[in-house]
Amino acid sequence: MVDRQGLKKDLKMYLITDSNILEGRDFYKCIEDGLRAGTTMLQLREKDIDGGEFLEKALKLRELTRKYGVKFIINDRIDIALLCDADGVHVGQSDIDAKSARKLIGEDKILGVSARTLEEAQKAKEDGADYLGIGTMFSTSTKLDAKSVSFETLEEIKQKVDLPFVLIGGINLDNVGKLKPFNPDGYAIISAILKEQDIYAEVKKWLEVI
Ligand code: TZP
Ligand code: MG
Repeated sequence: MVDRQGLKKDLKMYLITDSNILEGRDFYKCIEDGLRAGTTMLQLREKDIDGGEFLEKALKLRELTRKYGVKFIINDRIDIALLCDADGVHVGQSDIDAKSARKLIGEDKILGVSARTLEEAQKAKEDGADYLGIGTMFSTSTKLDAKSVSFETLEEIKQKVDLPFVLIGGINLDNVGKLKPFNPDGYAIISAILKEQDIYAEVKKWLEVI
């Protein structure tokens, strides 16, 4: 079983990769800068690479996350999560469903599920999710097909679904204050951190603010 209290702490500063945003900067150096600064959870999410390269990246990040004692999650690719012995997987609503994902990964790995509605969140819980990624909260150019979640829906999910959750989508240091009243377990961030030249300094800033 996944340790719920430990998981809540790990979700706090949840960095998600997207090498497109790094614009040619060294992938591993950038991610290691983020880990060194105190990122609490890392998700490898790469939409435009083949399985071979995905696995290579996963194995290297598995080593790096172990070095810094950071939990490591793979987006979507359950096969790769198992091959690299990641701590868990994250699935979206159009990926392999949560119940099937749980069947494959077993009880000891973390299962994260994206949810935009109360129904999706309730189903995720029934199907064995350990945490929810709720969003997108603000408009974002990182995931163009993402639909926004209203604050009303967010509050309803929080009240009715007893699962740790992170907020995601278009969150930056200027708007994160609007989300604080919902007291999420953490924030899942791509561009607001990875677009910065000094990723180490940026993660440090986030840790002070959140
Ligand atoms: N799921 C919903 S929005 C999103 C994902 C993966 C992208 C978040 O990226 P950013 O750059 O932090 O808005
Ligand atoms: Mg997905």
